[in-house]
Amino acid sequence: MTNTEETIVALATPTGIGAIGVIRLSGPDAITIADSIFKGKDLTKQPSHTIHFGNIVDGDAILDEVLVSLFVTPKSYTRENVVEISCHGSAYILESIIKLLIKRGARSAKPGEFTLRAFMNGQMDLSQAEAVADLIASNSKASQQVALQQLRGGFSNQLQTLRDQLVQFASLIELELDFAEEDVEFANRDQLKKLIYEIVRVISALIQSFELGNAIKQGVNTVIAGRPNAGKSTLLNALLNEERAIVSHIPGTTRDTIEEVLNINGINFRLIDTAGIREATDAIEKIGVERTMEKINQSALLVYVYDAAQITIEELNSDLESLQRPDVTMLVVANKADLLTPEQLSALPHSQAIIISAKEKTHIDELKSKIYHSAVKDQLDVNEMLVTNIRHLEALQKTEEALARVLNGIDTVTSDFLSMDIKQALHYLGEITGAVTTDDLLENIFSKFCIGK
Ligand SMILES: Nc1nc2c(ncn2[C@@H]2O[C@H](COP(=O)(O)OP(=O)(O)OP(=O)(O)O)[C@@H](O)[C@H]2O)c(=O)[nH]1
Ligand SMILES: [Mg+2]
Repeated sequence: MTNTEETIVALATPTGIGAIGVIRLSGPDAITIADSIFKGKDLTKQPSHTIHFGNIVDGDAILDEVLVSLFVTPKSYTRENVVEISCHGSAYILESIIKLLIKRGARSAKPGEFTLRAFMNGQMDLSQAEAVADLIASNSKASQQVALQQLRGGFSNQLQTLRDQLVQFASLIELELDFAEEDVEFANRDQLKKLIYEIVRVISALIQSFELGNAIKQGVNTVIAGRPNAGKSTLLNALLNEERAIVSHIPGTTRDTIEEVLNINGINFRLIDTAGIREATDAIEKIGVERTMEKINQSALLVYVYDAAQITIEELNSDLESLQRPDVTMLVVANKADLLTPEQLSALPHSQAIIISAKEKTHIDELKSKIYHSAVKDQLDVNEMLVTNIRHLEALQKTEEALARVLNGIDTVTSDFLSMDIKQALHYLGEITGAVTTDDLLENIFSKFCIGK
């Protein structure tokens, strides 16, 4: 995956013009290679965690005035020798310096290779390495906090401790296999059960947390749908507080879907305004309505809007029935409350409906709060461990299944079968923390990183 004999180099800051750009080197020769193009102090003789001013030179020609930061193994991000060269942020200068470093023996880093080395050298476990990518990609307060939590050790610490205890039991049971004739029991079955119940408790909580974790990381797809002219686009605009979508009294105004992100209390909701649902009057509208149905099927939350001044009970009931999806939470919104008398309002057919006026912007905050709480069922506590990664979720589910088999057989099956099921559970637990890895798995994870990280 990565040959740690080699010294790698990459731009650590984004490409393009910036005030400064940072080039990062890591590997056994990082300091000598940097020193070979640096005019200033002898970098090979400087202590770790020091910064040095000087020139980058190509023969006699000066390329740039720079600051060089030194991190001597093992006190660095990768635990290898690391050099960071802060130069002026010209694309030309950065590229020339990288080329020069490659000429002197460094090699271009692959995506995520610095973090891969940090993982291989024991600086962090796999879920922490993944958190680095999440942190870089985080685009809201909540997603940043969850990624940071995971980076600091997060739930993998907790799982590691439990896994270590399970390893103990696995080895005791292995021992029983060696003494099969004597019919001895080294591993106390009651203690084993207790441990497994504890692991299952932790794991199920983590599995449960995925729905929220995923919402925080990916955002929540939220479709606004309903009949033409119900006021969907007006509602989108009211939620965004911006005239984003065209509004008109003509039914069928919105033909394509319109997507815009709304952040509520740190969570991103991807609001999708859609074409009103009805028997289409032309080919384009037909496509629009099909697209609406598609979006509803892909969403986590459906905000169903109806015109409270117009709709009949029969129409409302038929809409509610036909739009219901097992995996989609539905919020029912009665719009155009401003057109109704108080008597009409209190006689609205759907008792759970949130009554608003999109046009007058009344009760929009109440709706926002309902939207938020449909994703965050209980109070969001960022100190709670959240699973945000589908790979972790799958490994947790498989661990849970393997542990269920252990519990099933604990009093009945022979040690060899028990040992097999425990090993399976250990395997999947290890996949999360990186105690068990394959090249494919690592390739898959790190290839999604950006170069230079
Ligand atoms: N009185 C009143 N009129 C509203 C309200 N919300 C929307 N309208 C009006 O209803 C009409 C339709 O509004 P839109 O937001 O375009 O409705 P839509 O559901 O997006 O319609 P399509 O895109 O055609 O499916 C416009 O004339 C709006 O001004 C409201 O709360 N009160
Ligand atoms: Mg519209």
